[in-house]
Parts: sequence; C-alpha cells; structure tokens
Amino acid sequence: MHGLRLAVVGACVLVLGALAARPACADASGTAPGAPAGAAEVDWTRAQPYDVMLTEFHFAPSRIVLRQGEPYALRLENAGRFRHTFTAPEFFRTVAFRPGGAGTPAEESGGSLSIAAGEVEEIDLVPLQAGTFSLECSKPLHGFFGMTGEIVVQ
Ligand SMILES: [Cu+2]
Repeated sequence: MHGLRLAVVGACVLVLGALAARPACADASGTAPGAPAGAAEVDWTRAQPYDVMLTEFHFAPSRIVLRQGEPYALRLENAGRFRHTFTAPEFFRTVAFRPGGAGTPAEESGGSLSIAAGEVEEIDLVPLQAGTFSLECSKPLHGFFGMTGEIVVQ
C-alpha cells in the first residue's frame, strides 16, 4: 500500500515538474496519508480466512496478527462447553465491516460478540488502523483464567 502511494505521489511530482499544476494530481494530493480505503472499494472476494477458536479458557491463537487495509473473513468458533465472548471494542472501532455482512452484531454490541457453545460467527472486515488492541472474554472470571489475547494490526 505504502509503495503504491509513494509511486503515485512520485508520478504526480514528475507531472507537476513537467507541466506545472494539473488537476490530474488533485486526487492523490487530496487523500490524507493513511486514509482508509472505503469499504465500498474493497474486493471482498480476496478476504483471507482467519480462524480463531474459543475454548475454556483461551483464544487460539491468542495473538491475532492482521495487516492494515487487507480484507479478512474472521471466523470465530466456540469449541468449548460454555458461552464465550470475543470482546475487542477498540479493535472493532477501527475496522470497516463488509456492507451487508455479519459485522452488524459486532457494531451493535459495542465490539463484544457473544458466541454460544458450538456456534460460529463469521465477520468480514478490513482493519484500518495499525496498533495493538486487547482482546478478552467478558464472561465472569474467564479473563482471570487466561481468556485474553491481543489483536495486532501491522
Ligand atoms: Cu469465556
């Protein structure tokens, strides 16, 4: 992504140098650095599957590593005997959900998905902001017993 953006800016500088200011560069210069691509522009057919298993009492993997700007089909499977939650409000605030996809429960719940034993939730999303976000199960004592993790967006 960065390489492409630099290339576009570089091309604009060349055009500017040769022809003076042209409206052709308005798009590139008008885009704030690091501005997320709109969810509408995302090619969801390229969404990479990413499986996370919830059991007593941990997430597997407990460190989820995603790339900023890439679409993912996050598949959360509760393979345990109890209900668990995938609670990561800071993370969910920085993603774009697939329009019409299953992101709505994550949005409406304030970033905490409750998943019954044996159930699977699939969410298509694009992480828009790099950083490390905490993940936990909000059920009483589950975090204490080790049901925590982190989501790293690179
Ligand atoms: Cu739990």
